[in-house]
Amino acid sequence: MDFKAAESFEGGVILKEVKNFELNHTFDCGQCFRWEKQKNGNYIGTVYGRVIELEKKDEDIIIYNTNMEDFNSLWINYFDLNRDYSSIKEELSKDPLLKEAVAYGHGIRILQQDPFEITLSFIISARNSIPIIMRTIKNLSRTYGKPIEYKGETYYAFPEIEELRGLEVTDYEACGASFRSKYLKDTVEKISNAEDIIKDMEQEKSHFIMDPEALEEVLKYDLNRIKELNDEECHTALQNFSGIGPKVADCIALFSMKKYSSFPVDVWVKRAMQFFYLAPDVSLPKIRIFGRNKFGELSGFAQQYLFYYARENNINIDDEPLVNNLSETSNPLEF
Ligand code: 8HG
Repeated sequence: MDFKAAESFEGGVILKEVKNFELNHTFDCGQCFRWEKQKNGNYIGTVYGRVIELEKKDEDIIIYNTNMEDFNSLWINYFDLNRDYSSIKEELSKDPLLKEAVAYGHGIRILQQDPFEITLSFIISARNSIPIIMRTIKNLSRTYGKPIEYKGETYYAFPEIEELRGLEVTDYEACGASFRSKYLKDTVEKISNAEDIIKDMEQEKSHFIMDPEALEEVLKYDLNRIKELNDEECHTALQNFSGIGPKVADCIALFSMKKYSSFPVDVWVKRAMQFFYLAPDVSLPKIRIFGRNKFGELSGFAQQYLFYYARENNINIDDEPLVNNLSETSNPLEF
């Protein structure tokens, strides 16, 4: 557990003696798109249909606009507060190269986000930049999500699936999703259909009239079921949706399904791996395999420190590599 105690006060909850949690590291490391930094350094986020504000004060973190009930039922898991990040960092820092990235992003925590929101968000992320991903998600939320008032401003929850059902490709395009719009429409339909059948099954209706193969074809898009699969099966199952390839599947699995052996390789992680491990210019899938073999169950965490380090420092593979003596690196890429 990475905090000592939680106490409620009028308007919020204060976490005492929090370890391994820097607001900018966690909210700006690429895993989430709905947190905005304020002029005073606080962050305001729209999460699970609520708006909360976080302030870091010395060792404590104050969560405004919430209560103890939500803290216990939502935020403790969302912020992954029961996990001891010191031991993860210690383990990863045994690698002299990763140590540098871990020290840089020492306050990163992997948020446990909502699978539906993260699935759509990372479909939007494909071949996109983070500011545009954020803007598209904001447009989608403003148009279809529920308004939430906070401090005289209106925020918008990420839309529920019912609010997106029936939308046309052009509706997503109007929010800025461009070529990904057809994937969003298709994904919303597939998830809704799975949910419908499950509801019917609970009421003992339609599964009697469906043959098992047709039933399986619909149910394979049930996000709850996908989340329960093991890491490999989950990664494969997510790619049944159109618009989801290995990289996007890894992000969804890591950021909303607790699959910590995921190793999403985008251009930043690729550059970081090349920079740190002097990798030859190999393909993304090969870097993924290398990363997973090297970091195992901690791959997702390692990836996040690397992504943050690479992006914040704008590292380029033409930069001087950190280590240029191959014999000193534990495991240079070999293919
Ligand atoms: O956290 C992330 N990890 C990786 N590997 N890729 C990410 C993360 N977040 C994020 O937006 N991306 C992708 O990187 C989306 C987009 O393709 C690019 C933006 O720099």
